[in-house]
Amino acid sequence: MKNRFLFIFIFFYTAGLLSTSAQNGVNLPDASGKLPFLSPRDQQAPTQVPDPLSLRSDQPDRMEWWRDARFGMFIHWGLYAVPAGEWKGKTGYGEWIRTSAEIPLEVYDQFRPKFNPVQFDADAWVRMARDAGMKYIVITSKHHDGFCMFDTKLTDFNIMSTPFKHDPMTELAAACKKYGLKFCFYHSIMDWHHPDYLPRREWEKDRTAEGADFSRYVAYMKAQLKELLSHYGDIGVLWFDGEWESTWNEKYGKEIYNYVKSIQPGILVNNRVGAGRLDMEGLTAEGAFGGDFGTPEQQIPATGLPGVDWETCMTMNDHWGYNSADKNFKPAGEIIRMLADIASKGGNYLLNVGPTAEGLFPPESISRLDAIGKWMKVNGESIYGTGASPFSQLKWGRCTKKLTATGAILYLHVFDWPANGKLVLSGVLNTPGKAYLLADPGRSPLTVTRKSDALVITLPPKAPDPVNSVIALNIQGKPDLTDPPEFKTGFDTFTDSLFVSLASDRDRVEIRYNIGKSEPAITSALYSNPILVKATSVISARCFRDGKPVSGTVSKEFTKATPLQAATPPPAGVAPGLHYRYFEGSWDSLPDFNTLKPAGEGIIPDFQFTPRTRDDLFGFVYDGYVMLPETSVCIFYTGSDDGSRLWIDDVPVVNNDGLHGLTEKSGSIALAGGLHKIRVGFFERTGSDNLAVFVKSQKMEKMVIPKEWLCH
Ligand code: FHN
Repeated sequence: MKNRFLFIFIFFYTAGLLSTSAQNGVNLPDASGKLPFLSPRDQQAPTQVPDPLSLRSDQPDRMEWWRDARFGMFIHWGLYAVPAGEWKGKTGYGEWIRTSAEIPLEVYDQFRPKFNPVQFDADAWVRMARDAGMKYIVITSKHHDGFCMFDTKLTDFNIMSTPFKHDPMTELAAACKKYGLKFCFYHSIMDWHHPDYLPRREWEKDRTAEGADFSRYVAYMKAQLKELLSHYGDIGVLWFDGEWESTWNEKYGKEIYNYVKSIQPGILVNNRVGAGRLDMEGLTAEGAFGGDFGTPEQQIPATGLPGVDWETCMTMNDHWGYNSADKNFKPAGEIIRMLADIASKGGNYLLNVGPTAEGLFPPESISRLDAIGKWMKVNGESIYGTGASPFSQLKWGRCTKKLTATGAILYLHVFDWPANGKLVLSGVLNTPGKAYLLADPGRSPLTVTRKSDALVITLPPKAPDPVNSVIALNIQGKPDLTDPPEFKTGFDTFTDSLFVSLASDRDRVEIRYNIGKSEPAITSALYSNPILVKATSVISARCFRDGKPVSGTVSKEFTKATPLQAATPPPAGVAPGLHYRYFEGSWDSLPDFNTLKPAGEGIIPDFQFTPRTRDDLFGFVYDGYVMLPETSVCIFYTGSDDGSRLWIDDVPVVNNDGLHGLTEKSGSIALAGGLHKIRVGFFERTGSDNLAVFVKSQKMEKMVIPKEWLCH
């Protein structure tokens, strides 16, 4: 392989396509085909990529510090801090400014001589993270703009070529070691600077891709990863990003994962090293390679994800990189509750700070870190080393848990302090041990009584913390906790009648239910088959064992809806297919297409993207009828990248708008059998593009709307 590798470079070199002189400040391989600072072994692309999962055999051990940590600091710091979000009078930019504002390379390079963070103080940064209760720091070694915030020999587009002239990563690594935090790197796969990275930005018409060699870019990436994993001590996590473009794939991902592990076997790597991330939801597609953990972004999964390691990353305001105009910072209380919510679902929270070009944390970030730290100082044990809540939902707050030698500690995060001073925890059959407020230094015991399946904790009149007061409740023996039954019916509205299904995952329980809001008793109806409702009804259900209630009660209303009447077919009758209008333009969300001139229109069989003349920056509007075989409540879905919306009979049903990767949204509407107007709007900005439209009814499983149902 090495000889082949050598041959390729000699061929390109003699063909004049390569030179040892730096192209755009990037050191390309020399005539011998050697990349500087890469050992011969590292120069070799692996002959075959071992399955990285085999490298995860020590998974539980390597992940332990990370799972215990629960809380880390994300830092987006780079050349983009110089413009601070502003360009030519617009102030909405962040770390994407070079491409969002379409700044040519040579113009963007003018920020380099202005980048001199003389107020940078690694010790102060790391102390703020530590004092906020954070256990690790993930900082951008290189973001998408390609500027390297570390002393790399592979390109001069780095911090050493600024007036700052020294390597902040060295100081941060030392400070993390000093204060006991894990030091981690964010490293972007996408690189808008390196001549070998493809694709080019679609607006960079004058920046030729001639001679670009993506495999050479991967070698450059490996050489830089070697520097990062060799010069800064033990690295906790390599947090990849920018993996979504067509040039990256799972094979590269596995190769890089293996390579990184070969240098630091104990390091963790997120799922963005691969190519299977499900967009901002951040988890890994079934069967795809997902590194060591999933990465939801700016969102928290709706429920816990048993057996899945995941970390939500989030900004404090609306930008990752520093934006001087963005004062929309989340209140500290909201952040504290999100930390509890995430931990209660078994996840980690990576909270971002975007430092200024002077090397300072924004004051708004500092004040929030300080407030979070005060809360963590009192309540940190309810976050660190905890596992997910055993309860699916708690009306008053969240729960995290720790198993103990004699049972478990349930940490009850009370957001809404009960006015009557009684905190009810349903479905707990264990004998309660001591309960106390973490805010009480004396840990004086709170009174705990039993009421049927519930434990009732008597609380002081005033919550010690207005945002989140934590009670530690010891329970004895193996936790015997039961959630209320779950409604398994996919509909909560119906047109004629509805069968309501109930289920529980607990052993040896029976479900009893009432029609109405009253709490079921042992004398209530025993659930054995789906319940038929023909009018708007509330059903309340509860789990019982050996004649006694073992869970709380769940209630849900099922509403009878009047279906929208079918349309009268046009006098000329209908013909197969939809009328489409094709538009070209650049949008962040669906425009009002009625105000725009279409670049094409006609009839097509269904929601296709043809005909069109470009892969990016286009939109479609589809109009016509959908012929529904019967009266029912229908759930419509759109799965799209980027945004889409769906209307039925001019009623908005699905809103899946916005700039996003493949995402599915749905909405329901009651419809009589027959013709109903349907309209779908779609736009694609750049990158991959998808649109699929589905329907599900009470009698029909979810399916793509058949062409045969579409007409105009
Ligand atoms: O494009 C990046 C963005 O700039 C930022 O780094 C976030 C943080 O996870 N990741 C990408 C957007 O998903």
